[in-house]
Amino acid sequence: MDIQLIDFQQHGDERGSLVSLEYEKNIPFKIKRVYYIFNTKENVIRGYHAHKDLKQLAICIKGSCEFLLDDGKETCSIVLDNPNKGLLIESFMWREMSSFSQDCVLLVLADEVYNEMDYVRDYNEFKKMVS
Ligand code: T46
Repeated sequence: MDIQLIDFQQHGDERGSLVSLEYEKNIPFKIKRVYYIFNTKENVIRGYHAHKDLKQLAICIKGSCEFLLDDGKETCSIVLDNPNKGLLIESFMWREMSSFSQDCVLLVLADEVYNEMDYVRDYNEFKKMVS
């Protein structure tokens, strides 16, 4: 499975660092929603779902966490630990997030507003939908 990582240019000087996220420059969709996950407890696993339409980009802007992606045929794990890299998550991709560091802040950009109807939360249903 191809993991789609986007590299962001870091603008740095003696004052610190800055990364800009901009539609069509380094974000391949119009951003309609932003959320962030933080204060995660040790050993929790989040996610356990896929989306029917939603496209997202996940950036670990502080600390680290692990993504398990599953397209129904293959699985792939990736550690996000760099604020200069974004993980593109297309629709019909099962995801589980784990190994959150205590300081982890996971920022997610989405191309749609929140819609519970877009979630596939049953793994067997997901497997049926992608086969
Ligand atoms: C995803 C992964 C990476 C909202 O009210 N609005 C929102 O925009 C979101 C994302 C969540 N919520 C509510 C729904 C739940 O009551 O926040 C609560 C926690 O959401 P959830 O259990 O879906 O969180 P995760 O970490 O399992 O999944 C989230 C996103 O929901 C999902 O789209 O791809 O992060």
